Amino acid sequence: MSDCLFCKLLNGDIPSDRVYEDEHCIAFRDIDPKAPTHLLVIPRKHIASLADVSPADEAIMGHMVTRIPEIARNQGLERGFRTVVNTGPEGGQEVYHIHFHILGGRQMAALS
Ligand code: D5M
Repeated sequence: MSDCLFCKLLNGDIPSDRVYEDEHCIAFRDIDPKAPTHLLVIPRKHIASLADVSPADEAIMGHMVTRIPEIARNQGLERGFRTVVNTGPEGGQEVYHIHFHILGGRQMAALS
């Protein structure tokens, strides 16, 4: 998608601080970190949001989820981390290319 921020980032049109990449996904540092470590994991395939995931995306979604522990461990988050997927306007989603936030390096509050 030519007008998608994260597609541009994937293409290298926008710089990113990448910490992981493979044939299906990349992980990079969030530009506006909400924790000492704040990463985003995105698929190379453009999927707008979790609400747009279809059965055809089962493999790619499974792939990303199963890479998250390794990505987090490599960033020193052995004590734990929070994983968030914001979905749609009321979910607080700002960038419409699906992404997992990985937040760590401080104690997270319980969800209220
Ligand atoms: O989260 C979108 C996230 O994307 C938000 O935490 C900022 C981050 N962001 C936006 N632009 C960039 C670039 N260029 N590099 C790194 N991170 C970026 P959402 O869940 O959609 O609200």
